[in-house]
Amino acid sequence: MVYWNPRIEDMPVSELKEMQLKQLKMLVYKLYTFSPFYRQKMMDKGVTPEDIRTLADVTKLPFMTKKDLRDGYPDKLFLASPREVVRYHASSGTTGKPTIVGYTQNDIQNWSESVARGLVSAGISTDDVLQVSYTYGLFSGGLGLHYAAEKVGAAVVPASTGNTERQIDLIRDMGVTAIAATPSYLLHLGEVAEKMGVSIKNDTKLRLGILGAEPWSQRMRERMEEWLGIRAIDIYGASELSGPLWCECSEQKGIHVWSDIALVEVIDPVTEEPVAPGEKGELVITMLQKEALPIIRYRLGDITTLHEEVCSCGRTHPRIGRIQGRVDDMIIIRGINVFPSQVEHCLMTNPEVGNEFQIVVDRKGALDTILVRAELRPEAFGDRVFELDAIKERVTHKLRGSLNVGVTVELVEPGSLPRSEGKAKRVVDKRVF
Ligand code: DLL
Repeated sequence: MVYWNPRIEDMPVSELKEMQLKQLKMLVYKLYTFSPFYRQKMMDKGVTPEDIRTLADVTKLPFMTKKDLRDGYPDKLFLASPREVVRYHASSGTTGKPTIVGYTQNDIQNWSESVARGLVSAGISTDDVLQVSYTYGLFSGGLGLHYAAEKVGAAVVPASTGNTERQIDLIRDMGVTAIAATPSYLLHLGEVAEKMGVSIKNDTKLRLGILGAEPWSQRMRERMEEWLGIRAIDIYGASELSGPLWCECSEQKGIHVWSDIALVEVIDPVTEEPVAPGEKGELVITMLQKEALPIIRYRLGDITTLHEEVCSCGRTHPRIGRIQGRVDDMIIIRGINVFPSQVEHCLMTNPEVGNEFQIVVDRKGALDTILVRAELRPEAFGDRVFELDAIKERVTHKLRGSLNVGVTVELVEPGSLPRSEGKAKRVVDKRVF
């Protein structure tokens, strides 16, 4: 097994926890002493640095949400002085102002260290050519992967997003072996390649995808692996935490969250209590080393599971399962929670259905309606009308069974739904609240 940082990656769990506790105590002391924002939050909750005696005491600390960062726009929560800040990124603000994240030199180092460990665990080495097809710029994906891949010594093709035909030429001509992109962009790239007469599987050396920044399902992974001839690795992160940070190892059994970098909790979003290991809940992260923008108990709104057993790759750090949706992306249809990932998973079990879909939520009178538009595969599209009706009926039946809610299905022509270069927008909610 190849490790990037063997001293840390297979450290005994007890030693890791000891190290975490020291880091947590130092962090809380530092923030209580120097950060007016955190000091106030801790005082509101009646907690002082002396209250942190064990790792479980992290639950005594106050939560932090995106709202805190928005209210602190642009840099009220920064602890480093402007002279110490060496870079800024901003999160894709869907509502109102974006949130700005600052980095010191150490922050950049720790960030690329974290991703470098992940890339090596996924099988990237100096022999690889990695095309970074995440956007470069204020979005953290492009530069996050770029710095880490260079650290590992892979050759980077900084393609960013857009100009898909040129991206395909680059993959073929530069002998690209791995690509980092959103899963939806890789799907788009695969389709464009086919139109150009290029088979990613047969005509290129691509063998690994480092895919994340948006939800995707296990079924989608299986399809991409089969269709494109790659191993598809899940990578997770958020700009507030730094950017892309953690990914699966080649065992593909969950995303390794490095204990020296973060303390991970999974809580019940309603009771705010920790859920049992392996149970679904909301991800909460404390960043143990971040300097410019410290993060304590940040509620990401992402739904996942926590697994603390040592991975079969030998790494001792905890893992989180595939992100199963967002607390706030959850669509509530007549009181029933529906996650886009659930719809995707169900659609992908139908061989006639293509890879693109859209969920349109509307309201007729007092009743919420949900329409799922799914593209057919080109082979299925040519079928006779009665065959299409039968497919539609089957898909509708499966979706209703899986979501427990009435769904209308519309099967649409291949290539007719909007494609994305960044994060896919699968849900169109037309309801007025
Ligand atoms: O998306 C950072 C990133 C870049 C991650 C490249 C992975 C690869 P934000 O734009 O701040 O940062 O969005 C963060 O995206 O809270 C999740 O809801 C979602 N997300 C990120 N990775 C995954 C994933 C980047 N692997 C938000 N699966 C997070 C599902 C993901 N959702």
